[in-house]
Amino acid sequence: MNSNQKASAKTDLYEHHDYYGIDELLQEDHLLARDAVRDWVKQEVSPIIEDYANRAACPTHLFKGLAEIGAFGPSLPQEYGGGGMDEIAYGIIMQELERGDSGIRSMASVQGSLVMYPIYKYGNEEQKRKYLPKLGSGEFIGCFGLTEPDHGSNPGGMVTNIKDDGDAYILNGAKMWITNSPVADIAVVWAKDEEGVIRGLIVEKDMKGFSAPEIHGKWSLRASVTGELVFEDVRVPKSNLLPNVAGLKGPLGCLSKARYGIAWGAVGAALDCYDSALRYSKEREQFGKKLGQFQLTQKKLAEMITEITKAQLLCWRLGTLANVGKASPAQISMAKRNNVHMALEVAREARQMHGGMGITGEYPIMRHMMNLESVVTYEGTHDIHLLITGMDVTGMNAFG
Ligand code: TGC
Ligand code: FAD
Repeated sequence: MNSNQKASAKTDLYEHHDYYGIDELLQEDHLLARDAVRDWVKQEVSPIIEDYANRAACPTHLFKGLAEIGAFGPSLPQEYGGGGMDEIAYGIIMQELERGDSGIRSMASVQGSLVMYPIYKYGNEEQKRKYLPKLGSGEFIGCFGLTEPDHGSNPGGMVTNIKDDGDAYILNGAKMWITNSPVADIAVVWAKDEEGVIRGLIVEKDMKGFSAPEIHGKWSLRASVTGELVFEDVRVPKSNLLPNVAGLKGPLGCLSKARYGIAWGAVGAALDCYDSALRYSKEREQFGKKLGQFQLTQKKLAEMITEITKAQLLCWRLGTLANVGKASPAQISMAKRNNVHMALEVAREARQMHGGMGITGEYPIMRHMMNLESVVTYEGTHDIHLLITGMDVTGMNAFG
């Protein structure tokens, strides 16, 4: 820790909140994973995160620590660099990371669900052996390139393309808003082949014609690094094509995995905001009373814990469905949309409850609130997830 960080380092006072006894629905290994990640966040993330967010710098040194606590692909098999745990353990780990900061959860989501998962699910044995252990140990950092400057909510319209050239493909195009791209060793990139079919490729950072410039000026996810991916006649060996998937269902399958983790993660951000607001309400006095003695404050706190509890139950049930392979993409959309919106509302209320102090880095609220403005947009916007639910219940597509 440098002297700036030491000056701004704060003790993380977070306490456990489990209003409906959901812990009783969890297994011993879930609780152990949760407590281990919570301890790690308190020690490694909370003391430095405000400083990194202030400087819009990514704490890349945490990649190794994230690997050590098993945050990369917790539910992927251990022989391929994952944690060998179930989907609830994966979710609860994301919850604890995002309790610290959405950007830290993003680091883990992208590495585990958007880079390791497609290689595991769609790659051949050679690709799995080559990349997964290094990604699982944090030796390699990965990123996921789906969104383009002109194709965000509609990734099927992408123009990034590959052309056959003997033992390689020639890749051209550009991707936008890519988490971790400037620091990544490899990128899982989605591009159309000459028949217009979407394929996945593993692009390595040193390939000629490939660059990943950083996007500056974000007011959200400031401790997470975001960039572009630019491909100018990049020669990608055919052995880097993910052979076992074709079509938009390839990237969308990865998104289901990551959106599931975000549904849990958002609960973590909400819990941190609630925790801070509750503590502040018990300490701060106005008009000769603790803020918590005012009915309006109690209404806010009661509504927060009600919505958090509903979101926790949604996650738990989704986790039990995911464990038996029955969580549908539409059910995952519902949980992602509901829980991120809930967290954003909790963060906004908590911000007000801290008065002027709520806009400072003295408390985590404003950072969570600003982060959540990205979380509500990436991995499918709030409205796109609503349309997914709408399509699921009516059978009618209102996208196009
Ligand atoms: P549509 O015709 O509905 O579907 C095409 C094929 O995909 C299948 N499918 C899915 N499969 C698995 N999981 C899902 N969630 C799936 N959703 C659809 C579908 O069954 C179909 O299969 P097949 O066999 O018939 O071909 O596709 P569409 O073009 O109409 O688009 C549907 C829409 C709008 C819902 C979809 O494109 C969408 O979800 N748009 C939002 C885009 C998005 O979420 N982008 C995220 C980019 S990555 C990111 O933000 C990372 S942030 C990471 C971080 O920092 O944490
Ligand atoms: P648009 O699609 O242009 O949407 C703009 C608005 O129009 C939204 O409100 C949307 O809901 C609405 N809209 C669009 N279509 C419809 C419709 N049919 N009906 C009604 N309303 C509609 N992408 C990656 O591939 N990899 C990453 O790692 C990644 N990381 C990201 C990190 C950050 C910090 C951010 C902000 C984004 C990231 N993204 C990433 C991109 C993200 O997934 C997209 O921003 C998101 O999918 C929305 O696309 P867009 O920004 O182009 O918005």
